[in-house]
Amino acid sequence: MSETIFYKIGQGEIPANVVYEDDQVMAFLDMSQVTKGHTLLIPKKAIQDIFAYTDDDAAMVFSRVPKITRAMQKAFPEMTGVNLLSNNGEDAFQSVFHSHIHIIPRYSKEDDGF
Ligand code: DGP
Repeated sequence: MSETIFYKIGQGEIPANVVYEDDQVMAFLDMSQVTKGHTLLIPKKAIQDIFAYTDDDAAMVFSRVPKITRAMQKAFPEMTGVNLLSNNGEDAFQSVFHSHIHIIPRYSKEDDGF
């Protein structure tokens, strides 16, 4: 489990475009950008998915979301909305088995941000 690519990114063993980091979580750009700024937020410790979260894990990860979305709005003033999404389990289309939240900035309908 701890050998997943996201665990290694969180440990600094594999490079990523890091947009936020503290001692418990890291946020970095998704390599498949759905819109400009599409970010993944991960806990640094190995947690497979939401089913394995304790209440403290949930607080640790989700409490960082508002700060990160506000920073995105600063970086992309044309951003008008955001999708928060987490795939958990193979049948829910999780492809990397280290918990992550997709933070997907949205722009006006005429503009996908690119
Ligand atoms: P999910 O289907 O929710 O497990 O999405 C995994 C996402 O992770 C997908 O949008 C592509 C992205 N991804 C996979 N491998 C890497 C990687 O090595 N680096 C980065 N930055 N993103 C990755």
